Amino acid sequence: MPANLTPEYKHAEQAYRLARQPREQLECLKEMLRVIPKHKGTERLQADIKSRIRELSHESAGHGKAAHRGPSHAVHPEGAAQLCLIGPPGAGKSTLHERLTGSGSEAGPYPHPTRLPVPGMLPFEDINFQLVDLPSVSAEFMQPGLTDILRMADGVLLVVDLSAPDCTERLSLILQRLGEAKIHLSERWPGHADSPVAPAEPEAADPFSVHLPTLLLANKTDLASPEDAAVLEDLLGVRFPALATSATRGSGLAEIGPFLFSALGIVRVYTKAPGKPVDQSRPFTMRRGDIVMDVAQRVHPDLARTFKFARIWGSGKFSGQQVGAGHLVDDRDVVELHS
Ligand SMILES: Nc1nc2c(ncn2[C@@H]2O[C@H](COP(=O)(O)OP(=O)(O)OP(=O)(O)O)[C@@H](O)[C@H]2O)c(=O)[nH]1
Ligand SMILES: [Mg+2]
Repeated sequence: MPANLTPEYKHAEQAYRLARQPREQLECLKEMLRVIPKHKGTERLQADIKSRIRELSHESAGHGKAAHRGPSHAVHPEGAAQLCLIGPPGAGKSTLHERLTGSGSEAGPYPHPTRLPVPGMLPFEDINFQLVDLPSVSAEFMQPGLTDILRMADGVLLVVDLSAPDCTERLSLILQRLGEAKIHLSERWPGHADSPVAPAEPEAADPFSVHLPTLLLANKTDLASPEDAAVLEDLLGVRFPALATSATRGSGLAEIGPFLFSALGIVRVYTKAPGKPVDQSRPFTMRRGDIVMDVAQRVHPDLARTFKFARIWGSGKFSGQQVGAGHLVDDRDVVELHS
């Protein structure tokens, strides 16, 4: 990463990192290219920016490379977070997806390779996580559009077939392939206190590399022994948080929702209008570290602009306590916004 980047460039890059929509990303990339200091030290970065601009312009125009690249990055995010299922062929991704979401994702007693991303919802208490079933990654092939989908995700469920003799090789191959596309599967989850969100790796400085919190699902434990999961991780040299599952028998599946809830640092906030009862039907799913102003922003940008104070039931010192915009929200808080 070139050292002498200007504050102006860094500002543009930060805007790109925060952009979620392809069109917005494209604007940010153009701005990055406009303001980047043009010298030898930034040539690689300039080339990366240009190629990302090319990819995104082709996709938004709906033609060229993207048209026959397979699925584009369009899996509309829903629910508290979007998690992608990836793994080698036949590991059990679709069977898991079907069991967890009732999606009807192509799964059956015979191998039935998934070709297109399939979204589905995993319910947990009064919220849902979106799980996206994806085509497999193998030595022979990885769908080019896959990385676009992963870039937009909040995390990954990495599914392996524990009973496959070559499961370690298959797994390290996937990590390598994704790494080439600057997608780094990470063992750090934002909600786990001992795992700092800001990655310490050098790639962190690269605006095109993403770090995705990853949960390893060591599947087909009915055919293997759960201890194989530990062996697997030792061989890999990576210590992802892991759960032993059997998609066909259903074991281990009930632990996935609770894991995601805590590992993503989800905080549910219920809102109420002044003088009205609490809306218990649908909480706003915030993240640990979010404040009252973030809630206002989520409810409506106008509300955030005209915000005066809030009353809070739950994490406040007493029920209905008046708090300011900077008050940290906690799980199950009830917030009444005044503007
Ligand atoms: N015994 C056993 N079989 C499983 C388990 N999970 C999946 N299978 C079987 O493994 C085969 C492949 O399962 P899929 O769910 O299609 O695997 P996939 O990862 O989606 O495969 P691709 O889409 O080709 O990548 C099917 O025959 C499933 O019935 C499991 O936990 N135990
Ligand atoms: Mg499948």
